[in-house]
Amino acid sequence: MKLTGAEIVIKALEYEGVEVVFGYPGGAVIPLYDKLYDSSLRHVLVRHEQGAAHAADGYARATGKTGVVFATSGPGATNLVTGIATAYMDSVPLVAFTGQVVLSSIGRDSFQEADITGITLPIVKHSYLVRDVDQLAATIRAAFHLAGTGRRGPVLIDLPKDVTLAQAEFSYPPQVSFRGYRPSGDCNTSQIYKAAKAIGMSRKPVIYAGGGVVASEAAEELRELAETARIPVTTTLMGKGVFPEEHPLSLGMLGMHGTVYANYAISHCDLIIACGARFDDRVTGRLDTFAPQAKIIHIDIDPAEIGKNVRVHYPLNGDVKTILRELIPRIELPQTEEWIEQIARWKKEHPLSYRQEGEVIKPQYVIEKICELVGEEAIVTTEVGQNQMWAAQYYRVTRPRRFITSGGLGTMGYGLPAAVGAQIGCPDALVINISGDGSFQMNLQELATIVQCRLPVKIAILNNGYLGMVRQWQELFHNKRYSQTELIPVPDFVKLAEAYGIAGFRARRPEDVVPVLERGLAHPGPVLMDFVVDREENVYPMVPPGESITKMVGG
Ligand SMILES: Cc1ncc(C[n+]2csc(CCOP(=O)(O)OP(=O)(O)O)c2C)c(N)n1
Repeated sequence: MKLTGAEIVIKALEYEGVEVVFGYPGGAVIPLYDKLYDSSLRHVLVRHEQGAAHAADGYARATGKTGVVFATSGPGATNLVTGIATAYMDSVPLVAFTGQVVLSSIGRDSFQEADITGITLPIVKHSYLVRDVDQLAATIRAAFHLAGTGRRGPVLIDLPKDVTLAQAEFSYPPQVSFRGYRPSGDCNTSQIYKAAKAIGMSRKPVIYAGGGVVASEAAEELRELAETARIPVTTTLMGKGVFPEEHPLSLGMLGMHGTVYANYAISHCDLIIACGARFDDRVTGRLDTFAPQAKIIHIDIDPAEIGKNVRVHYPLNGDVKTILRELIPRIELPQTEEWIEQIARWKKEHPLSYRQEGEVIKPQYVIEKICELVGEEAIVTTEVGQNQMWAAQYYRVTRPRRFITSGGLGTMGYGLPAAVGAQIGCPDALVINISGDGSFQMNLQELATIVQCRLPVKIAILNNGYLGMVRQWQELFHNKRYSQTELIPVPDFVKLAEAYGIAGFRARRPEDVVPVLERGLAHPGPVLMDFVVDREENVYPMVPPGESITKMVGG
């Protein structure tokens, strides 16, 4: 039986096991939305396409499944761009379907035409413009395969309206393969032996774990490696949760706003075991002084990452979980007692610290209290800026997929829609968005989505009336010239929440923090909690830009 292109899309999504699509309709995708109407797929109607992309991304990060987005042509498609770039930078599996003008209108500057495959070229794993309905099912199959294997990432499928209306026989290919695409890597056993030997010989090893450990579901293996060989673990922002942050071997996050002891450890170690992490500049600081005595083992699914930023001595290209499973039984245990004692001294001398005193709420205090009150199963999403870094420092995560944040692109406005996606994917979890007042104002329209979908998302705004992180840089490096970073007036967020039908609470004094959190968390529906915090508090420690990571200020 022949199906229309739109029917093929829906059927293919069902074959892929997709349960939910995030999107926003428009002229070019009306045929698709018409077929959606009869399908069993759940559609989450956002209020801006950027919100759809971030929500699908949050869903993917929280569940490990591939997120799916629908948008119309032209402005609908271009509104997805920031969300697609965010997913690309953090290797999140996403398939985005965009409407396109009819085939005969392409290239004529037609109404709502945008060359979205061209526009997104550098920020997708792959993209397709489907010109022939006969190719559609196979294209979708390929798109899901690419998005969800190897180094995950977004794939875009641009659908001309007439292709969605045309008809074809439906057959869904059981398998796909691409020449030259080796998603599982090419690591061989002899490389693993060499790396295992290097671990055995080391005296000051550090495991440096990133988002790749989350993607490959390798947290258990990582823990086994750390515990059996007694090796301390530091994680990136994307790796938060892959190793329990309460664990005595945990060093917390490293890098620009990492802990002093993590930065000292990586700087003084003799071996780095990098697992699914990419030596980002926020981690390494000045490259020529990064980990000067260290040999580097780099386990990564993407061969292009190995040797990109630092010289790697033991390249292990492949899936982190598979490689760790082969590596662990082959290592001889290194002698790390002295090293661990040294690290314990650093931990004691340079703990993360702040002081809650006086009449003003310290933002770190709010995060610490959230962490105490919400429990291990909660999912935290963050915005970008100081709120994100304080959350990274003071909210301790014990499991993967419980801390969701835009690391690579650093997208303000990410956290609220990502919370929508996480809550849809994990309906029973407590989902809390930690936000700055600036970031919140970037996608606050998604409050309506929260209400429409009856999502019990909790929002905690650290309200400092500034674009805090930029203000901090202006304070420290530009002589307090606060150019365009004061966001006054800040709207009355409580009233704003109420205007959307959401409960709102405010805390102005330190003694209000816990009661507001308790009330907010106990409330069954969505809640916005506005914490009016110290306006000029800074995130410390901080590695000044372009400096070596041992040169932290305020640590
Ligand atoms: C879309 C976007 N625009 C600009 C920036 C640059 N930027 C980084 S942090 C920041 C300030 C964030 O302010 P706010 O959300 O109020 O959080 P705070 O730092 O005060 O916690 C800005 C403007 C960004 N990351 N993303």
